[in-house]
Amino acid sequence: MSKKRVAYYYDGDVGAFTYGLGHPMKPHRIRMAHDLIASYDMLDKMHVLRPKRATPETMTSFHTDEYIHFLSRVTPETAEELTFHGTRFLMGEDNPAFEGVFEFCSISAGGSIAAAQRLTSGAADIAINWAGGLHHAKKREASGFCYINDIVLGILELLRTYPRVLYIDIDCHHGDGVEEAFYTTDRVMTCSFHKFGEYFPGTGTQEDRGREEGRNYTVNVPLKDGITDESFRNVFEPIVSRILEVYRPSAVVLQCGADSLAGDKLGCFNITMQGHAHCVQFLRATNIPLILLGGGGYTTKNVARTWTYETACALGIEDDIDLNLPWNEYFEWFGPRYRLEVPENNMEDLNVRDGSLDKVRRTALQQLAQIGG
Ligand code: TV1
Ligand code: CA
Ligand code: ZN
Repeated sequence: MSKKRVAYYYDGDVGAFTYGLGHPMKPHRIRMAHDLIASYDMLDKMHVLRPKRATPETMTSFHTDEYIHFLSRVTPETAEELTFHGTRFLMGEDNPAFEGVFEFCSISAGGSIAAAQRLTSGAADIAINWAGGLHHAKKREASGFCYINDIVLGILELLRTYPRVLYIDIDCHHGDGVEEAFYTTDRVMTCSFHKFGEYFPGTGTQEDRGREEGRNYTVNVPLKDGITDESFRNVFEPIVSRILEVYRPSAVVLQCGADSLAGDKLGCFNITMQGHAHCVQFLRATNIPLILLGGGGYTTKNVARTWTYETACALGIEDDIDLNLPWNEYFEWFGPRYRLEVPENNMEDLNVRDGSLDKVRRTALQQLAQIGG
C-alpha cells in the first residue's frame, strides 16, 4: 500500500460551461467533485495543477484540420451556417454549439495531455483529469456529448515514450471513439465494459476485436441492465488480470465514466460507489503508471461523490475517509443522508439470469488466449 505521487489537473473555469438548458451533460459536476475533494483536505496531499489549454495544433494530432478549424470558430450564432444546416461536424441535440465549446474542449484535452506528460516524465505515478474521458469524439466529428477526444490525444502522448498502453473504459456507454482510433494497432489495447442492446452508440459487440496488427487488441464486454458490484467484478477482474498478463502494458488509462453507477439518469447499471472505485483500487495495486479520467455521469451528486472517493483511492487514503460528508459549498445537494455513498437499488441483474455474464467472460478470455505471450 505504498504512497504514490498523484498529479491532479483542474481548471477553476470548467464548471461554468453549460451545454444548454435541459442537456444531461453538466460540466458543473466537475466543480462539485473538486469542492468535495477540497473539503476532504485532499488537495494538499497531491500536486494540484491547472493544465495548459490544448491548442488547435495539438488537437490535430488526432482530429482533421478541417474539423478543428470549424470547432475553434463555431458559436451558437454561426452553428447553422458552419455545420451546413446540421449535416457536418456536430451531431444534433447531443452536441450543441454552446457558448465557449472550444475553450471547454481545450481544458478537457489540455488536462489529459498534461496527465500523460506527467507520467512519461516520471514526475507522477497517477495523474487525474476528471474533465477528460470524452470517449465518443471522432476524428472528423463530434458525437455523444464529446467534441475532442482527449483520451486519444493523451494516449498518443503516452506512445511517444511507452511501447504499449492499455485503455479501460467503465462508462456505461461503449468507448467507440478510442476503439476506432487504435483499431488496427497492437500498441494500444482498448477494453470497454458497456451496456449493449438498444443503447447508444450501438457498437461494441465481442465480434469487434480489432483488425490487421490490431487483431485481438480490442476487447469488448457487452452487458445487460442491472449489473451489480459482484457481477461486474466477476467480469472485470478476470478479464483485466488476463490482459495484464498477456499484454504487459507500460501504462494504463482508466476512463471512470460514472453513468455506470446505480441511479444514473442515463445509465442502467446497479454499481455502487465502492464497486466502481474497486476498478481504481485494482489498477493502482498493479503499480503500473495510471491515468484516471472522467466521462459520463448524469446524476451529478453521485458523480461528485464517486470521483471524490476515487481520488482518495488514488492517494491510498480511502480507509481514513469519513463517510459522513464534511461541510462544503454544495452540502445541501447531498441530502437527505449527507453521506459519501452511492447505494445499490432493487433492480434485477439481467446478466446472471440467462448466464450471459459467464458467456461474455468466457468469450473475452478465449480472445485473449489468441495473444502470444
Ligand atoms: C439535449 C437535451 C440533448 C436533452 C440528449 C441521452 C439530450 C439526451 C437530452 C441523450 C437526452 C443520448 C442518442 C440521439 C440517438 C442519439 C460522456 C438520435 C434524456 C460520455 C452520450 C449519449 C453518452 C448520447 C456520453 C445519446 C458518455 N442519450 N436528453 N442523448 N438519437 N444519444 O441516443 O458516454 O456518457 O436524454
Ligand atoms: Ca464503457
Ligand atoms: Zn456514458
